[in-house]
Amino acid sequence: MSDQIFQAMRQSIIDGTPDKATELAREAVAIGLDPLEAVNLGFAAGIKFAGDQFGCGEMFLPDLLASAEAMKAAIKILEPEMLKRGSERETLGKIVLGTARGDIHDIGKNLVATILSASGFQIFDLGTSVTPEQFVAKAREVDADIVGISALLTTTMAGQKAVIDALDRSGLRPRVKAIIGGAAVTSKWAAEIGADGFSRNAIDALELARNLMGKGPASA
Ligand code: B1M
Repeated sequence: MSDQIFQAMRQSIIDGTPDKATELAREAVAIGLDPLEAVNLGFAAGIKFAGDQFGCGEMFLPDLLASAEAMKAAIKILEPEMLKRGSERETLGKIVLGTARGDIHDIGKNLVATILSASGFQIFDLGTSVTPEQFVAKAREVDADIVGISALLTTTMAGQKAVIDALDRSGLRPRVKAIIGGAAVTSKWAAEIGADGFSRNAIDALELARNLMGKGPASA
């Protein structure tokens, strides 16, 4: 049963059908499926496939946009469920989050925000194409513990470095930690730009943030 629904979820994203994706997300909630599993094993597998097809010229931009819309529709249904599951937890710290300047990809960043929020962090999401000055100003305003910068394009990864440099210049670091992530980001890049950490996915981002706040691993 689960395999079938995961396969249907994946296909709804590849086909770029928000209505179908919404229907399947609602079904997942109704049958009590773990919302994160629905994302990871179902919908995200579809967007990854669509991205690979786009990368090798087998899919065009309008189709990729439709896939992204379907992905967002599914997450919109699953998000309250993820938050509900984490609502009883303690407050762990304040995180300012955004996508680097010039980059409008936000599906992964939103997922990171949802997981961190559901696990007890207070999230200040600045959205997409955020400048270093905006990151610094928000971190100062809310007295952030962590600033998280997402970047999906190799060209916008430089924006992650620009934010870290700006945090250094502002004097907020080293007290405020800087973490990065996104499909093309590697540990080598994180070390090169002096980030306090990087993670490959939303779950690892949670472990990373907990570690930086001096908390142990999350209990499931
Ligand atoms: Co774009 N795109 N895209 N795209 N897109 C990629 C990134 C690409 C790899 C596709 C490809 O060619 N195969 C390629 C980048 C190539 C490169 O630079 N290396 C690409 C390109 C080229 C482009 C455009 C330039 C295309 C064009 O216009 N010609 C354009 C750029 C626009 C811009 O930003 N200025 C563009 C546009 C778009 C859409 C608008 C169509 C849409 C985005 C919709 C949206 O986000 N609102 C889109 C999409 C959907 C993708 C792919 C297919 C999927 C991204 C995604 O949502 N993945 C992507 C291919 C791919 O990644 N395989 C691609 C699902 C998501 C759950 O995963 O985002 O990786 P991800 O997030 C993960 C982890 O990375 C990590 O945790 C998340 C959850 O587990 N993570 C963090 C992310 N941020 C983190 C931050 C952290 C920690 C972990 O701490 C702070």
